[in-house]
Amino acid sequence: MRDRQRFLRIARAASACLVLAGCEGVQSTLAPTGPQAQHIAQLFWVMVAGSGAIMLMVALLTAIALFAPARRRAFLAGDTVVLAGGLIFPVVTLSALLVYGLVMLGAGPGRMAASPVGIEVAGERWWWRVVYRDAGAAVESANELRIPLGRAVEIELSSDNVIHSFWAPRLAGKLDMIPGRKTVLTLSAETAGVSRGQCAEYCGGAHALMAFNVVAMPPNEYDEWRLREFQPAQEPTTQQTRAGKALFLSHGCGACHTIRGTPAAGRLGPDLTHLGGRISIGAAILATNEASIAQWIKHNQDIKPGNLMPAFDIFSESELLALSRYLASLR
Ligand code: HEC
Ligand SMILES: [Cu+2]
Repeated sequence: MRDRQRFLRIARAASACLVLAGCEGVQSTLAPTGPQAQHIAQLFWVMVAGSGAIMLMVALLTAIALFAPARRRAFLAGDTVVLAGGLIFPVVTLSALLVYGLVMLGAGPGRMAASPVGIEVAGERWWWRVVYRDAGAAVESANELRIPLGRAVEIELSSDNVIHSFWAPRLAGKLDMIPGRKTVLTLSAETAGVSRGQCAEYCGGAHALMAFNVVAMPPNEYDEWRLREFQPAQEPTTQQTRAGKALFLSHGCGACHTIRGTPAAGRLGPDLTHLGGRISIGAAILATNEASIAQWIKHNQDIKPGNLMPAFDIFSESELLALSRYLASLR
């Protein structure tokens, strides 16, 4: 008996922890950082309250039908109870929730201020190509969207391979990226910081490891970042990083990767021009630093099985260090 009680207590505490853990963190619909996600969170809670109330009432009536004395139970069979409880109440409640849901959906994207910030995101296998445009110039980044606080951001979503789905739960609902079509998601952030997103449509091999970060920045920091982002890559300043650059160019990395300002102009993999300035590599799998870049080059097929970069186990320790130090220095 004591054991059973203890088990129940632990089970209850554990499930409460699980439920609460889902409400916090960098990727939770229930921790919104902008108006679009706030609508979704509000819709969720209203639906929970509404369906919770219905559920309670049904449970209560069932309990009465099963356990109440016959005298009390009799009223359940009356015409009024059947009509009011079985027909009118559900029709009214469900219609109200439906109308509320439709109004909330309409309140989401599409009603934002004029002159939104535009970003293009293309779903790749299995990472995100992010394009910023400015007066004819376009620069690429990967797996990281930088947005200014308080401005409407229009994200144009596309894919040239399979269907992906762009989902940053703290900012907006999910939207599919469909080959041959462009879809537009509008969102905005009200608090500065990093939130996480994830591909929400199974797209093959490394789908589960296809995440990204959205960094919401105060406008002045955003402007500074943007100026830097449009610059070509920094030239290496030490002998070691110069050696790293030479290794990059001589070992075929440039067939798949672009580093603007160098002959490397491949497009199969992420643009590495400002790799060192990004939070993560491998689509939000590893934090960006010298060590993780070295690991990625040598062991990426263990870190992210099936991804489209071959693992390079051809460098000596010192070569790998030079190469990853060079890439980490590209801020
Ligand atoms: C056949 C094409 C190909 C070649 C060759 C290639 N890569 Fe990659 N690389 C990719 C792809 C594709 C990704 C994205 C993998 C993912 O996240 O799914 C990638 C990712 C990376 C990343 C992480 C970038 C990020 O922002 O997530 C680094 C760093 C990198 N490669 C370095 C190199 C280096 C150094 C070489 C040469 C030794 C090289 N790559 C050669 C295709 C290639
Ligand atoms: Cu996917």
